[in-house]
Amino acid sequence: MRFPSEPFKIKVVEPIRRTTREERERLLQEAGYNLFQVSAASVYVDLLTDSGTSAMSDDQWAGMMLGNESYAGSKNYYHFEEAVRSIFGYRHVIPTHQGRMAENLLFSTVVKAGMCVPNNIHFDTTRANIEHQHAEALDLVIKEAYDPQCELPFKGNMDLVRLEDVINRVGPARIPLAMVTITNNSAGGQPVSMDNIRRTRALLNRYGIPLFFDACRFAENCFFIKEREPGYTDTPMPEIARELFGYGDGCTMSAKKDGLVNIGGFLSLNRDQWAQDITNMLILVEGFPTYGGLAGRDLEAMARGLREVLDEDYLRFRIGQVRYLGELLNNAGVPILKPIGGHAVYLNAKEFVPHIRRDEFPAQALAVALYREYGIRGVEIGTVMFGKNDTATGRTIYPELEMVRLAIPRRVYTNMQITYVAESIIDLYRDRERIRGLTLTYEAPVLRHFTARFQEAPCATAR
Ligand code: P61
Repeated sequence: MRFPSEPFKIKVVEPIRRTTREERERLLQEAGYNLFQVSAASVYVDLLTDSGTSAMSDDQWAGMMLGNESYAGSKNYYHFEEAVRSIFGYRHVIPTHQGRMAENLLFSTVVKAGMCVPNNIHFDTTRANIEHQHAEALDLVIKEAYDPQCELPFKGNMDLVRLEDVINRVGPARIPLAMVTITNNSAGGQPVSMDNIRRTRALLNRYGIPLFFDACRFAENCFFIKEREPGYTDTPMPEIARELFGYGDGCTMSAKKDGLVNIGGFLSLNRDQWAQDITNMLILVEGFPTYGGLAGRDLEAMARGLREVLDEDYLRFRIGQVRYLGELLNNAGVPILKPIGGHAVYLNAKEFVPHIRRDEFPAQALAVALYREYGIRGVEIGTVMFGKNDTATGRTIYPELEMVRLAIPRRVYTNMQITYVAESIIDLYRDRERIRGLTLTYEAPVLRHFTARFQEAPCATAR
């Protein structure tokens, strides 16, 4: 079956409300055309993120009732530790309230000013946390990742030639660790192959550089390996995960994605000294090591979610639902990034709204139009999120890709709602010339996309 139906039935529902176009127009003005500033109650289908938006299973909810809220040594921590060790295989398991705290603890402990951390592509929080240490975050993904049309099975792969060049240029002493993000969120939720990971490990071994995974969407990456990489068709998911993590020294994790929980994360690693230093910092900023900023019930839900996410029926449906949306759009000629990724479909704004100049934020303008016309919220992954002001020249440095990401929350929307999304976007594409560009009126110094404000350009500007 090309698009498997839902391997679950719905036990609890949350009503969602349709708003009028006039209402949304007003809300957009109040929000400064920033969809992060629009209240969720005024969104019909919310595809802003797949992070923390999953529906938990009955087993996870049952686990929440078994939360033991002792300050030290809660049984839920031990369940969680056992789940993480059995899947990821690293010795130390350090809970955090979400992914960026795991990043912050790791980088503030091991990255010093002037160092550099390579990755296939750093997600924005990863980059921001490295740069916060006055170190350099380098993106070394294969160049095909930046071509939205290029269809490769593992478009998230690290470019090993560039990685070796960087090591030789910078020197291994200035590279405290390298990272691989699975799947590669910033370039389309594209997977990394086992072969590429194996080779990355071998290369880093030659220079004594540790390898960490940004493991947010590890199960989706492992499913792509099973589907696409020779030799893994009959390998059970947990075995694929064990092999993959076996090539690393540790990982950071936002369990808000493939942990199937609404809050939670962790850092897991083998190095004893790093673990000790990180634990000391954890106590300072997050909490005691057996809860790390979470309640016991959250740890229990996370322990159960991490095991559930490796269920093949679930993953087949999950990847299939994202693919279903992507194929409906692609078949109607809507420009999307290819191949269709694991957690989201990415609209290629450069082609969708070619009449909007890059300094008028085409992807942001497209995301605004999608909300205004249909009440659907996606997120800009383009110049607003990744553009930089070059302080020397005063010019904007534009990222390669200009996209609107439609991230699908896990187990939340039915295929009928996904069909509504596809039909709306196809309608919008027919009417695309009416979409107007935006000008920036406020920006914060870091992670500006959360709070930036815009005005609409008076009319569509010709290129
Ligand atoms: C997302 F607009 N991702 O994709 P935390 N690594 C990776 C992520 O995808 C990720 C984190 C680390 C989000 C949420 C989000 O500016 C934004 O648990 C590959 O969110 O701290 C998060 O994990 C960080 C959206 C985060 C954003 C930051 O939607």
